Amino acid sequence: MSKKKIALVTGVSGQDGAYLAKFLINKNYIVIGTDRRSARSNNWRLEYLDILEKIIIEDLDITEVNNLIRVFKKYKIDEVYNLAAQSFVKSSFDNPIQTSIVNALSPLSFLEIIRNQKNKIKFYQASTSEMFGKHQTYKQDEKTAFYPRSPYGTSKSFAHYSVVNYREAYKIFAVSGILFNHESPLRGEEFITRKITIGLAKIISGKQNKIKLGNIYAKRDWGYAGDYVEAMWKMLQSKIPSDYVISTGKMHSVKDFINVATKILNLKTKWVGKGLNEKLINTKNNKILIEIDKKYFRPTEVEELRGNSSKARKILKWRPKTNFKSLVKMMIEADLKRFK
Ligand code: NAP
Ligand code: F7E
Repeated sequence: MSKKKIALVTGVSGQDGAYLAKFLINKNYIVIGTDRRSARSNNWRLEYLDILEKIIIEDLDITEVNNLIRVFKKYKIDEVYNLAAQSFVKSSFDNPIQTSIVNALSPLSFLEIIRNQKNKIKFYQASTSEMFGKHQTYKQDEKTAFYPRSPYGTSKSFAHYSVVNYREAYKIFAVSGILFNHESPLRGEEFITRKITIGLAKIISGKQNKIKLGNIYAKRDWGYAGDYVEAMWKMLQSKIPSDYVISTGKMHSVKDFINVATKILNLKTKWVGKGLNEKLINTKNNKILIEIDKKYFRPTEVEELRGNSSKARKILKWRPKTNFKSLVKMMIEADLKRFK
């Protein structure tokens, strides 16, 4: 019988960490998940997926290099998936230094540790479409130039280039997955898709009056997180380490997301006003469902993102399985159930 592979998943309590851990357990891996111990329990996603008891949790802040070394000494790790990050773009403008320490320097610590190990450890870095930022292209692929528009984007670009450099300089099996936005019922509540689905579910159940949003004309290429974690694993199983864009290739605005969500909920609505005065009205009772609040705009915005994942489709044989409408429906239904 072949030995079980050991995977280290940082940020296991986050959206992707939870889905990836479940995926790897189903592939018969031993999963070591890292978590920052805090007063509040943040293992709800692992409980939701019923895998909390199936993984080994190590208390680890990835900015603590000695703790990283300790974990590498304790386990004979085969694959590292570095998903831990300060991942909220808006908050990176308020906390640029902390964001950069976690998102830029910690991946470098991992690369340094792996470089000094005798055994070959494969490394996956969670890169992002935010690195493309203010691009000048219809679709973005692995060759598109970076133009990050936030401390989050710049920090992730640093980590991305560190991966490329360590791969070329030291022949480490290190890859970057340039993932476009991916969502799910486990998405953090501060991100736009979940803010909308929770908000609408709460309004329907009488727990909230309205939702306040920023730039509803921003456009994103939204996929389903459950589909995207498979691509992470496939990248580490391929023969030659390389970076891949993971996306659906379809782009929708925040406003499109809202319109699909309200349609699924059978709400009769109309948009009125312009700019900061634009509002979505529930025509059944004339109440405001959505209004615009300046507070949610960013100092610099990424207006639109649409990925070209041909390379992953061709080499990894990966493709997204969930379309936009099914994703919105899945999220709405989960939140309706939660807030009934
Ligand atoms: P998430 O839900 O915000 O999860 C991030 C995780 O990182 C959380 O578990 C968080 O733990 C942990 N973390 C933050 N700072 C840490 C630190 N100093 N030490 C240890 N753990 C720390 O994010 P996600 O959506 O799953 O995304 C996973 C990764 O993919 C992130 O690196 C993100 O930047 C990247 N990414 C995401 C998307 C997307 O659309 N979801 C797209 C491209 C790239 P706490 O709960 O303790 O804060
Ligand atoms: O914003 C606009 C906002 O915060 C999407 C992270 O996972 O994906 C994510 O970053 C868009 C932006 O995600 C609100 O201005 C309008 O244009 O859901 P978001 P993001 O910034 O695209 C990338 C790929 C990552 O790597 C990141 O880790 O929606 N927007 N009004 C709003 N956004 C939020 N959050 N809240 C609003 O009220």
